[in-house]
Amino acid sequence: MAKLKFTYFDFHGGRGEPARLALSIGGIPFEDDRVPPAEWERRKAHTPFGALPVLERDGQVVAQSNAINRYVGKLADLYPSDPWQAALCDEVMGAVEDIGTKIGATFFLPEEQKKAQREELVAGPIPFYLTRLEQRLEAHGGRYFAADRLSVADLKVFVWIRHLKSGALDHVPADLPDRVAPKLVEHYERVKNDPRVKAYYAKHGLSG
Ligand SMILES: N[C@@H](CCC(=O)N[C@@H](CS)C(=O)NCC(=O)O)C(=O)O
Repeated sequence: MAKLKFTYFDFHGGRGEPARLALSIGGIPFEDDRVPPAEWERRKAHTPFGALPVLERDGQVVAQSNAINRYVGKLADLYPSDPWQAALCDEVMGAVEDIGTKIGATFFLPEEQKKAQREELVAGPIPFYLTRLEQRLEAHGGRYFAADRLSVADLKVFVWIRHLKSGALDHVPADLPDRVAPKLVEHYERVKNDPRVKAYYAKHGLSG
C-alpha cells in the first residue's frame, strides 16, 4: 500500500480538515503531519504553491485541497463513482472554496478593515452561499450533496458551517447559518452525528 503523509496546520478546521476526516473515516493509514506556525516560513518554499494542505504519496506530492479531497475521497469511498454525482460533489467543494477564499482574505487585515470587509460579507456573499448551498442540497434529495450518501463535499460544508457557528469569526454572527439556511444546519448536524465523524472527534478532540 502507498505511504501517505498529509500536511496541514496544527488546528481543527480549515482546508485540511475534510481530508483528515476522510482518511480517518476510510481507515486509510497516513502520517498526520501538523505544521506548527513557527515552522511554516521554512517549509512554505518546499510546497508546490507555497500553501497547505499537501499530500505526499510515496515521496511524490500533490497540492490543492480539493484535488486532495477527491483523491482521498476515492480511497475512503467518500467520493461518488458516478461521473454526474462526482460533478455535483465537485461543484459544492468549489463553492465552499469560493466563499472560504473571500473570508480568508480578511484574516490578517487591520481591525478596522477586517470589520468593514466582514460586515460586507455578512450583508451579501455569506448568506448568498449559504442559501445557494441549501438549495443545492434540497435539489439533490436534502440529506447529502451527492449520491444520497456521505462524501467529501459533505465534510467540507460541515467544516465550514462549524466554523461559522463557532463564533470564532469576529463580526460574523454565529447564528447566521441558523437564520439563513436552517436545512444546511440540519445537514451539519447530520454529518456531526454520523458515527464515523463522531469517532474521529472522540479520538482527536474538537476545538472549534
Ligand atoms: N487553493 C489552495 C489554497 C491553499 C491556501 O491558501 N492555504 C492556506 C491555509 S488554509 C495557507 O497555506 N496559508 C498560508 C500561506 O499562504 O502562507 C487550496 O485549496 O489548497
